[in-house]
Amino acid sequence: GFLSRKHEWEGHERKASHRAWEKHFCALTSTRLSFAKDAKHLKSGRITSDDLLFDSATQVGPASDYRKKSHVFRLKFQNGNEYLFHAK
Ligand code: I3P
Repeated sequence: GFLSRKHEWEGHERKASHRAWEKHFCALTSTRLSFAKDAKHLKSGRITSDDLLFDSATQVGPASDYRKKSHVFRLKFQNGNEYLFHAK
């Protein structure tokens, strides 16, 4: 389904340079999260950004410290990358 995504950190102690909220059609397949404009684009492989791959070190949880929107969760990767996701 559709989620808005914000890139917060692109490395340990390195803030992401592109920080705007962007709407993506997201698909979770096992440990892979893929992004496209819509379901049709995703099906034909027209992705809007690189897939995110989870492993056992990937952390996910409610972003209760982010107060500008409700229903926001955060994905935190071992390499320092962090993303916020906002669901309607
Ligand atoms: C960002 C955009 C984001 C904002 C971010 C800005 O600017 O306004 O919505 O995050 O603030 O840098 P731009 O569109 O020019 O990339 P919030 O919505 O969370 O405030 P930030 O740098 O303080 O994260």
